[in-house]
Amino acid sequence: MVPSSNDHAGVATTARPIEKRLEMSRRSFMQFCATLATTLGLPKGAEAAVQQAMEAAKRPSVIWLHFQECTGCTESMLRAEHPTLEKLILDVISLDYHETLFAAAGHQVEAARNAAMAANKGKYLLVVEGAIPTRDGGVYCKVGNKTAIELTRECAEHAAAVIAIGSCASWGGMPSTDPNPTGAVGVNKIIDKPVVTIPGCPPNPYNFLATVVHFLTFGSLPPVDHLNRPLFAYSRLVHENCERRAHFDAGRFALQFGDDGHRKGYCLYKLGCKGPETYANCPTVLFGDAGAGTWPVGCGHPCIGCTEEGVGFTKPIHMLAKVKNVEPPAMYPGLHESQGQGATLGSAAVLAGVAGAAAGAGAVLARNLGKQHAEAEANTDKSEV
Ligand code: FSX
Ligand code: SF4
Ligand code: F3S
Repeated sequence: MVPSSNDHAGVATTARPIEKRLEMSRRSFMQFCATLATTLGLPKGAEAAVQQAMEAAKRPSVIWLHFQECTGCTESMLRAEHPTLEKLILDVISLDYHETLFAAAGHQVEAARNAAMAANKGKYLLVVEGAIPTRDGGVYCKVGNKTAIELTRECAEHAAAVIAIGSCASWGGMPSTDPNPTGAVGVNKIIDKPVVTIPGCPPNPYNFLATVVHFLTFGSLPPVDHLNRPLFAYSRLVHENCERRAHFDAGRFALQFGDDGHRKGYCLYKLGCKGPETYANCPTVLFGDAGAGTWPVGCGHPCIGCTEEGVGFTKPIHMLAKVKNVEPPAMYPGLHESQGQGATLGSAAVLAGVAGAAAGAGAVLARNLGKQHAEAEANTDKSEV
């Protein structure tokens, strides 16, 4: 299925130019790198480093485990409507073990996992999808006669980094809903290593891709908040960037599904929208790249807080959200930056235009950007306390 060949250094190699592999124009590829750099909140000029990292013929080996979940994380990644998103994801990583996507089964596929882990010891990325049941010794989820607990610990031991994809793996998600009969928990309750979480049910595949690209560009996973969520994706409330926000501020609410306010696109707060207490970039990144409005609230359904532990699958859908804070949307000029440092999604097209000229900047630039990025994130953290 996924083409890959591993060299002796433990990374997969690819020979053809990336735009050929992805069947896209050079211009579109550079535009995509610029948008990705912008999404990651990287300083101006970062698109060159992102571009170079994605083009470099090194793809980290990825071991992808599945436990208690619906496979929606994988589905959303593969069904991404962006013509290249799925290809990009499968191009920047070497998917060496994935229970749903592998054609092989049984001993054969377990042997593939062991071989990939041995060949890429200390270098592979471990991605976990699904919650881990802990009750009764973890017997409620076994693969190859090993419990999810055993498999997670075994695979995490020599992983370069661990990513929990989806709310289930991040904090337990739907399987952990009260009364949580299997004792389902997130990955970080099972292992001591730091785990970057990308919650959402399903999570946005773009956030996963951006996280992996950050790893490729800077050799590390992106800066995270106190719940280990990447700041680039989870530092703003849904409510801060919602297109219905003006209606909230003006007190115009839909009171019933299908009523006049609902049909006019009014705020869904009184229908139980949890946007005011849910951190996620859904309104700015959207889903499926199918145009404006392709996210829950955009489609007329209240946000259920699927990314947020204690909100999603916990609070009743009709219950009013706690309004946490009221900050200006991300499209406004950056309030925490000195003049001229920031980039907005709107500037992505402009950045794409200069990406070609800056493409040779290389690894030194990446290092410097990494420093700047870390400083910017540290300042943001301070200003948020
Ligand atoms: Fe499903 Fe993933 Fe939800 Fe969980 O996404 S979409 S139940 S977060 O682990 O497969
Ligand atoms: Fe949007 Fe929901 Fe906030 Fe209303 S309450 S502005 S629908 S996020
Ligand atoms: Fe989930 Fe709310 Fe986004 S339900 S997908 S966090 S809008």
